[in-house]
Amino acid sequence: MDQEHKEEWLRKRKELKASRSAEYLFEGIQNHDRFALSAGITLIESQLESDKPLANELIRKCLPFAGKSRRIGITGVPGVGKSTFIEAFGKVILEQGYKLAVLTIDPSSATTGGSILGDKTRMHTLVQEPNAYIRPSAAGSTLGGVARATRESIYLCEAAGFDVILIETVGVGQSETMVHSMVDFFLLLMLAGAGDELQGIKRGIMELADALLITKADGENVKMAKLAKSSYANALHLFPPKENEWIPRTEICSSLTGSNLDEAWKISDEFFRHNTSNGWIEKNRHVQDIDWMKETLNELILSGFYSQKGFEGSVNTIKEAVLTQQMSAFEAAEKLYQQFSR
Ligand SMILES: Nc1nc2c(ncn2[C@@H]2O[C@H](COP(=O)(O)OP(=O)(O)OP(=O)(O)O)[C@@H](O)[C@H]2O)c(=O)[nH]1
Ligand SMILES: [Mg+2]
Repeated sequence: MDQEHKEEWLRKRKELKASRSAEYLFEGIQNHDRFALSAGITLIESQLESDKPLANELIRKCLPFAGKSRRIGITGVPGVGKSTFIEAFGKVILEQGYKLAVLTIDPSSATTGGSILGDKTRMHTLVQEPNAYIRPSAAGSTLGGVARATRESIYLCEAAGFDVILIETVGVGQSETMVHSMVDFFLLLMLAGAGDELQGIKRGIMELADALLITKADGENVKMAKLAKSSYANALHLFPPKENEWIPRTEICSSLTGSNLDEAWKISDEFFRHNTSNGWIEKNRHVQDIDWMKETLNELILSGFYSQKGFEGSVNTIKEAVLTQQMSAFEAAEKLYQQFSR
């Protein structure tokens, strides 16, 4: 944004902010103003019921301008080198002339409120890059809530003109599957010399990977990394072929020396070329959207159903009938359903 533009926008922002409409945030986001982007994401993350209409309005405005980025998920066990990798890989991406946004999903923020991935400081050089934007994980009461905020943040980042979005999550539980369901390309970082059981990576997660990178392949580690590369490559071959016919790739790299990071980018580039031309990216995003819609609907229905007035009392009464063998468990469930589904 040039100076004149900036002053005009700042004036406008003041006015619009006072009117409490989503317009001022939207205008800022479209003008690549990262303060507006951050304020927008904060609004989306807000758990205040009163912020919801404004947040939804902002997302609606951004949606038509969203969708043009490469969405890349990155996961791996704690200490595998995710943050260091993103810092170094991020630079490779910026050198290609792309604008890069980094978002994180931290499963621990839902339980402890703390942020083990809130390491904006570790990405110290990336933070200073004008074409990079780094947003640590939202805190939330549930992992689902944190994931939703991240997913909606993607739209805002895209509307703000970021063309590569990295979404980082630590591979310890269900957060990887959540990230997988909001990205196009899923990158799994692995350590050499540790069996995958040892690394706590479930087979199911390996099956989701589009590329597997053995990290810390520097110094004495290179030999082991190469060995790991071939054994993982063999393991990946045993998985059923993917719908998009992409064959997952295995590579070694080092964030410390920068070795092979350009190769990692090339792999993702190939992936996006292959899957854009065959229409898979678009198709997959549609599937993801509808899945999120269905899942959210299911959650709403369930929570609405269970929070109906008198529900708990009725459950306790019917439980008693089941425990005293007056009614079968199945009939009990049917009775409750009939009583409350009107
Ligand atoms: N030798 C070497 N060490 C590395 C490399 N990348 C990361 N490390 C080191 O590995 C440790 C963990 O790196 P992080 O980037 O914090 O790992 P992480 O996966 O983000 O960890 P969590 O945020 O705890 O999940 C740090 O001490 C890094 O300096 C690498 O390419 N080579
Ligand atoms: Mg980290």
